[in-house]
Amino acid sequence: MDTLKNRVKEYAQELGFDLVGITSSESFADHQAIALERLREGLMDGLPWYTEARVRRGCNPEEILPGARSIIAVGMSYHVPDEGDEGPVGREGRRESPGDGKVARYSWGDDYHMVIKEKLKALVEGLSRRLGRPINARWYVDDGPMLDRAVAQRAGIGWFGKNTNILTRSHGSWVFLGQVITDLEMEPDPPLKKTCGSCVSCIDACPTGAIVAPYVIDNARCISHLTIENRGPIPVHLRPLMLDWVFGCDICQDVCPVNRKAAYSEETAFRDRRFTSLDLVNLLEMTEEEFRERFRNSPIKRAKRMGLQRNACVALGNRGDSTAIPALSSVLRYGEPLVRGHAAWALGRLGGPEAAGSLELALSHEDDPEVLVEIEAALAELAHSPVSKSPKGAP
Ligand code: B12
Ligand code: SF4
Ligand code: SF4
Repeated sequence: MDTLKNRVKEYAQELGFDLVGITSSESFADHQAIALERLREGLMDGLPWYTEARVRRGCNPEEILPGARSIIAVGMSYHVPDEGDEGPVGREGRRESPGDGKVARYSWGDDYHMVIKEKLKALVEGLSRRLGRPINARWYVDDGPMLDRAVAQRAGIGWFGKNTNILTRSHGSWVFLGQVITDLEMEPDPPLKKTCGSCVSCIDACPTGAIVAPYVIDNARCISHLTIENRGPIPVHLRPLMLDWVFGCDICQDVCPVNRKAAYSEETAFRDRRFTSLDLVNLLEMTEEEFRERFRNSPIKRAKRMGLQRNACVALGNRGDSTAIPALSSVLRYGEPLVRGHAAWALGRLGGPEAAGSLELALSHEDDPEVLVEIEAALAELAHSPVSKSPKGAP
């Protein structure tokens, strides 16, 4: 019986971690080979900071912390009741208003980086106090070079799903993953022996075909990447497939049978929800100051105001709601070039004389070559559309 390991686990649970496992500090050679291959095949394209050097460092914990002996892997649920699960959720319900776009669950509450990072720091400091000696440690949650999922899998927290997320017995895949590399000597936990079996629900459900094979995501096709990490235009052919997701995407997790009975999070920072969905027109009208104030403690700030407005245009174009035409026409005139281009696309999708009028007017005063291409494409779409008098998708 490894009493040190038990004490570490008990303390981590006291601090609010739902899942704790221990693995060795040996290298993750097999995952390193896979990640490097993904990079070379272009499947991580669009993430300039995701480099070979980062992968090599992250897969060799003893390079990050000389003298490392073990890794404490943690998981923390962000699963909170959805509309209907526990009665109506009022203003913050994911689909409450027809003018709202969807927000991925992981960003409904406070920024997990801050919440979990603080707990990991408390874990290391508390353990040092309890053991009566300073612990040498490095800790990460999503913000370091380590492959968080590979660590969690080897520490027995969960298993890889075909959508590449780590699935856990108790909390499904709705868990954030983090780890502490330490100089503490502890017996590793065995990995779980579970698999997806013959299920392929997530692969079938992904609207952009981003799960190109079991356990393989093409980053450049994933709505999560397109709406959060991507700083440029969204490829035109993918826009209609993105539905009304305005920040992240949960489809491959929503359909996963393992998530049906996932326990809820006890963490108030995640339970006190704020952003289960966002009013799309409101996003278009938001100033930089309003953006900063509203999303200060939220993971949503990562998309930046311009990114969110770009995403809102795509979602409005896909929703087919012609009441958004005045707001789209306004950003087509006064927005940033990236947003103007996507507003033009959305107006082309919505159609009708008002949208066509805004596009014609914009054509006469626009001087950004990329926006001009978008406006011309939108006008061409309208000219060829047999239903140019009624918005697309409208009943
Ligand atoms: C880059 C990144 C992204 C990118 C790229 C995704 C990707 N391909 O990894 C984008 C922006 C698309 C993204 C999206 C999301 N992300 Co993200 N992301 C990361 C990040 C920073 C790095 C991931 C990485 O290194 N990928 C490299 C590739 C090679 O790894 P992989 O896809 O997991 O592939 C492994 C498996 O395929 C496995 N494998 C390969 N072949 C086989 C075969 C078999 C049989 C088996 C069993 C396994 C297996 O080995 C590979 C290497 O380990 C991590 C944080 C971190 N530092 O680890 C968070 C992280 C993975 N993301 C996370 C989350 C929550 C998300 C989203 C759910 C957010 C959302 N709702 O919008 C989506 C999910 C999309 C999806 N289906 O994966 C969580 C995942 C938590 C969990 N339970 O798994 C992480 C761990 C952050 C955290 N610390 O909590 N993400
Ligand atoms: S997050 Fe959405 S787009 Fe990305 S793989 Fe899952 S279902 Fe596909
Ligand atoms: S939906 Fe099915 S295949 Fe996909 S991760 Fe869940 S169990 Fe695995």
